[in-house]
Amino acid sequence: MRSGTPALSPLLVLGLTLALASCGESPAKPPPEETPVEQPPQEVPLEVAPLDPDESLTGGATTVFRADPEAFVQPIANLTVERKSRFLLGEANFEVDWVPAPSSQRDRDGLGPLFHATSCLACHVANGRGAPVAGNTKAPASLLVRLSVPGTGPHGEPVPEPTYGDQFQPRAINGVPAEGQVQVTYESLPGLALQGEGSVALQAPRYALVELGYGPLSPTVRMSPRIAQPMVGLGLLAAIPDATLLAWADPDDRDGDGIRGRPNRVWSVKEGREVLGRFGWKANQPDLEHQAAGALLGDMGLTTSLFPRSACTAAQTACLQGATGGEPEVDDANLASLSDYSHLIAVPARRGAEREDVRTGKAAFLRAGCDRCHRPTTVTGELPGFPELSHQRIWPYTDLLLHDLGEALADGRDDFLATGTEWRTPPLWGLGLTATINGHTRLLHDGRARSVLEAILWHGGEATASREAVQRMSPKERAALLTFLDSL
Ligand code: HEC
Ligand code: HEC
Ligand SMILES: [Ca+2]
Ligand SMILES: [Ca+2]
Ligand SMILES: [Ca+2]
Repeated sequence: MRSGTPALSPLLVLGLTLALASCGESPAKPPPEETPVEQPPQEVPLEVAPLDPDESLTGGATTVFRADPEAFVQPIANLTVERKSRFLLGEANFEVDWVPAPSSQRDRDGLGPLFHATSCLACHVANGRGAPVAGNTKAPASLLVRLSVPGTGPHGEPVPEPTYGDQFQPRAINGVPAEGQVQVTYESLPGLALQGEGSVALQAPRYALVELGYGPLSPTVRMSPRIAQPMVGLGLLAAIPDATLLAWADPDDRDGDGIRGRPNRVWSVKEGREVLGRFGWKANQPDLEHQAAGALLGDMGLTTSLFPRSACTAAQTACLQGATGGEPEVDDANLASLSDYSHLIAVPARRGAEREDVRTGKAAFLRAGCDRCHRPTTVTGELPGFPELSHQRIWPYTDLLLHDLGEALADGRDDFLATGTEWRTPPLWGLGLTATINGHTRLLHDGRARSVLEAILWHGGEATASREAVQRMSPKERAALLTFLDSL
């Protein structure tokens, strides 16, 4: 059926019939001769959205049909055998533990002196999302903290905190003091009302950097705690043309729907110019190669040709004197393999898209205006070097644009053009597999939400009307919305 004739399946026909019926223009039965004396209160039937024949194919021809704990570690389905080695080499580099220099493992040394984790996989567990760890812990948690002080650097980037730099590293090699520990505590907020279902109390995180290894932080320091993001479908996001993002943007809200959306503009070291930002919670990275090089440096203390200088600040003398594992520590071939791997990880297919309750939830998603930011579908352009990712109809549920989501979610830290209240709309594909892949359901940029419903209830700013629509839904419609989101 997948590539055959687009014949209408019985389920689709049913969907269309139901959709028509819900418009109130269905061929009505003849009115009854006389009104019955007693009639139970009529429940207004919920709208059931029609099924798009393509919508289960989340990543077009790249889609894999997996829903098990390994669903996020698969190469795209249309990768030829000859090109699979690019995926496998990158996968090995993504999983390997780096060690301090000097070591007999020459191609694996150079970790630190300051670092956060010893491998990419340590944070991107099973290629899924991280979860915060409450309390003061030395465990390598997948929550990292970006740091800066007010102002912008020569290329519009945030200005690093003078002593601790642009990222807080909780670990260090022997003989070098670590920067400290991140303490997370949660405070219960007053409940938010849900029509017909009482209320939900969200938990607000409070962060403190403790056991500081290099003295006090600047009094003007800005902190942005962020959790590791899922690794699926990223090559397809890279392949969405700039023109598509620009067409979705509405910075001055010309159409008056209360939704703005604008692209971040960030510095490409490789191209030596400003380009659109796409990756990271604030669209603060231009592409997957920069993202990998940034992670190698900031998270593991590994230099590359893109970022050849170590992440130590002038105040961190022991760090500056630490041994290096080559110049650069990760060569261009290995950096390219990590970028290739990040492009070639498949996104799994939808589950149960044709079900009536799921399509009821889809109608609710559209009615609440979630699709104004979480754009359901688009077509990729031509991505040089990746014919498999080019010209695919995909279902990422994102516009990759920055939106103001309100003060409650704000980190108060600018990141290129992104202000302290703005975040990039995260893709929702793969959302329903979170528990299967990672054994938790923590969501949002710092993992504060404990469930999908909590994530929705944190929406403010431009998304206030959407959140209120969900609060006003009947319990049945709200349940359908969550069932739809679980099918993504
Ligand atoms: C310390 C934990 C940690 C490690 C180690 C780590 N990451 Fe990440 N990763 C994150 C966080 C946190 C983000 C979000 C960053 C941001 O918003 O600035 C992220 C974001 C990403 C993204 C962007 C995803 C998206 O949807 O935009 C990619 C790609 C990525 N990481 C790849 C890698 C690679 C490749 C490595 C190893 C070289 C790596 N990461 C190592 C925590 C980590
Ligand atoms: C104005 C744009 C906008 C609208 C409208 C909107 N969202 Fe979001 N959504 C975002 C942004 C931006 C984030 C990331 C916020 C953060 O991490 O702090 C987000 C995060 C989420 C997340 C968590 C994703 C993750 O990876 O952690 C879910 C789930 C979600 N939205 C669902 C919805 C639903 C359902 C609706 C409709 C009721 C909706 N959103 C409406 C912009 C929007
Ligand atoms: Ca190093
Ligand atoms: Ca640092
Ligand atoms: Ca608008």
